[in-house]
Amino acid sequence: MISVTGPEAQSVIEANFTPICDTPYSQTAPRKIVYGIWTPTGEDLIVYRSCTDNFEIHCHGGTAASTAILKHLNSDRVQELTPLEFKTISQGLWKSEIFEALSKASTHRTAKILLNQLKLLPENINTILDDVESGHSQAAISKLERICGWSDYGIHLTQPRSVVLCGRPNVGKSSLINAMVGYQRAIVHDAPGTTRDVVSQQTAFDGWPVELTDTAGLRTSANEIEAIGIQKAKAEIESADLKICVFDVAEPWSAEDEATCALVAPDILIHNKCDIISNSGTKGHNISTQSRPEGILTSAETGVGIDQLIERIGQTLIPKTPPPDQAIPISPKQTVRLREVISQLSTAPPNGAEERNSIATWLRSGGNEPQE
Ligand SMILES: Nc1nc2c(ncn2[C@@H]2O[C@H](COP(=O)(O)OP(=O)(O)OP(=O)(O)O)[C@@H](O)[C@H]2O)c(=O)[nH]1
Ligand SMILES: [Mg+2]
Repeated sequence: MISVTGPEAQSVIEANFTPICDTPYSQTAPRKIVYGIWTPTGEDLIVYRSCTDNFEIHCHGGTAASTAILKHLNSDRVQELTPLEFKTISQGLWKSEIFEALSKASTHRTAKILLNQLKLLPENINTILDDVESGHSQAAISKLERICGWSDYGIHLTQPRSVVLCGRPNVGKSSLINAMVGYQRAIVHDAPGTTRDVVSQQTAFDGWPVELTDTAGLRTSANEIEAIGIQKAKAEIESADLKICVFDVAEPWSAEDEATCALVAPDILIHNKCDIISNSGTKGHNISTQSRPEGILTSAETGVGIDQLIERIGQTLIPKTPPPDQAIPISPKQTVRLREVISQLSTAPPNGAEERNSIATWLRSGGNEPQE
């Protein structure tokens, strides 16, 4: 669908569109779906006028028809805009950025939060503008600081948080990933060293987008390919938002386990294969969980502890949620702009009405030159 808007939209449409019915397009009523031909290219399409200066051209499937029409439309009278630029003109930059984020929301929970921000963020910016224009810079700064305090939360409404599972070989990392996502994403085998590469899967826990990553088992004696996998695993662990270290509860807690734990410094610790303890004696070990650091007991085999693990991941990643009326910057760009306003306000002279007005204009336009 191509939107054509602006004072010249009507004459552009009338010059190019011929309805199939006998009535010329200039005489058809608004809010009517009109079928016809785009005369210069011969495309069949539908034109809908939603208000005086705003038309929708609905092309048939694929992108060929819309590309041909856009190419023909581009002239000194018509300028092509990206969806974000188009929304910026009609809704303002702050709102258009939220619309863009909304189109990328992958869960109902994040979509609902972003929908609320469509109202909250512009409303809060207006209150801040009032403060700036009336000389209450300090009040504006504290409101801006409060909004910026939620920037990490806001960014992750569209960017999944990274959760990495690591541990020694054969402890059940891949099996746990499969149990959490609900299908056989990663290869599972009883031979230690099965996972060689970093394997990621996007999912959502409690409505929060998450990227789960499986890694090669950490050990020193390994062949060349496995060693590369282990290096990649360590890099992944370094950069993760949340580190989960998995141990095999059916094996006695060892010096290697202790070293792995120290290397990873996990946010969550898991003792997997607890089904073996409950069938006590399967491996002939005297199993004790008392000598181990505290962790969640799971079984990828039976599903025990998986819900608890998922819940813990959600709580650790998002320990607190904002109050319902809190405005949130939803992208790094928005945070940068808000921080810029804070810095300008902090350095503006106390009685500098002119400086304050220019800050207000800048904030209103979202840090861009005002649109013509
Ligand atoms: N009984 C039992 N067996 C499990 C459990 N989790 C995994 N296994 C078995 O343990 C073996 C290793 O599982 P993987 O998931 O491949 O282990 P991994 O940690 O990914 O191993 P690497 O990729 O080699 O590092 C397989 O035979 C699994 O079936 C569990 O909770 N209980
Ligand atoms: Mg594996």
